[in-house]
Amino acid sequence: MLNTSLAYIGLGSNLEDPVQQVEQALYALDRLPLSRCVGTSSLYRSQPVGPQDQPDFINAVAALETRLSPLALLDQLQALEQRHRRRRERRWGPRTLDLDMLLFNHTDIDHPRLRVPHPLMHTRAFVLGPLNELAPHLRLNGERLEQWLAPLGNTITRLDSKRVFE
Ligand code: A4P
Ligand code: MG
Repeated sequence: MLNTSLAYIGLGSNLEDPVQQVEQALYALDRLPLSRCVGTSSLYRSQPVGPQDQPDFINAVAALETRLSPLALLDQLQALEQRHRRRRERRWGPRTLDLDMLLFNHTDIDHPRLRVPHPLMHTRAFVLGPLNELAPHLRLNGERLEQWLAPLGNTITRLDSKRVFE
């Protein structure tokens, strides 16, 4: 049995009632085996990064305590995407639910199925904004999240929705 780890999960949706997709996924993360959700950000709306001919996205970040290994957690995240009827069509295209493992403890992982920290997270306001709300103490490559956010501009809007876990 592994010790408890802390993972940060990025959630995104822009199809079929994205707010509900993200809220349901936050609840579902708390019910994954050997895992519990210990914090969630607010929900945020932003324009799509990548192809523009798709709806706005809703994003959030969750903190998950887990005794799963990183690859076992990835299996669970992918199974949850499937339960949200996720179809993989085009890269960066619309999706009902995308779950990205942003961080797993302070571990660096370079595996064919899993790269952690998520390689694009430091370029994306829709990841860094909610992560900074949830865990402002975190640093990436020694820099505060605010410093990574500053050059990205104000591209995300926080929604006034209830927090799922408090
Ligand atoms: N994989 C490798 N590392 C990881 C990781 N850390 N977490 C592998 C999760 N998966 C990881 O993922 C492809 C493969 O990446 C998986 O099989 C897994 O083994 P995918 O979700 O099927 O593919 P994708 O959707 O083409 O890529 P990805 O990276 O999830 O897309 P992105 O980069 O997340 O972009 N704009 C806004 N505003 N908000 C968004 O949420 N999302 C995207 C999707 C584009 N634009 C967006 C948003
Ligand atoms: Mg993904």
